Amino acid sequence: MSSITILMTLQNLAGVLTLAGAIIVVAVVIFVISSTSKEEDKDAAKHKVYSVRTRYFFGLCLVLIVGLFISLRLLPYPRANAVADETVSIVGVQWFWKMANGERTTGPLEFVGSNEVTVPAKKNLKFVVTSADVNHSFGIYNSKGVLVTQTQAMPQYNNVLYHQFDEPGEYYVVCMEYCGQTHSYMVGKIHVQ
Ligand SMILES: [Cu+2]
Repeated sequence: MSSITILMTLQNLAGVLTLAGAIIVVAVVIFVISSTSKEEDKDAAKHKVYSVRTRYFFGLCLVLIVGLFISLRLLPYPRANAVADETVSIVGVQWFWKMANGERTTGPLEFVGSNEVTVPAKKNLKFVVTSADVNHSFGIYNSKGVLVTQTQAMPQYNNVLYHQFDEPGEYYVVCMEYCGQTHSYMVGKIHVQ
């Protein structure tokens, strides 16, 4: 199972759990309202609601903490001390991408790169991402339109993004932060071989 499939499954699971949680809350409220007789004074009813709410809160905290520790391992990011097999330099410009294999040796303005780049599959790639003008967002989508990974492209700052493509194919680099008039045409291509 690829990391994308796991993420999609987790998203679906999170959706179902959220819905189930909402239904439980509604059910508890209905139960408390219906089980409170008219004779019972308001303070008793309030106390009952608060005690249910407190138990629900700590129960939810427990579920979230356990879920956090279990799901952290599934995050699609390599470890922080990952050794890169290859470096890819990325510069966002209004309104295209300058991309090239290897470490960038010039400033973002002088940097020569293409809107397309070819990288190997199953290698740990280190993307060094910056901008020549305004803030952009470097998002990589697979051919099915699923977001694979993302980082900001910021002027005067290098963001480092590690990513390994498990599947060869065509990937699209899309700017995910509105950066001006023809922002939506700011699309590049990554050929993964
Ligand atoms: Cu943009």
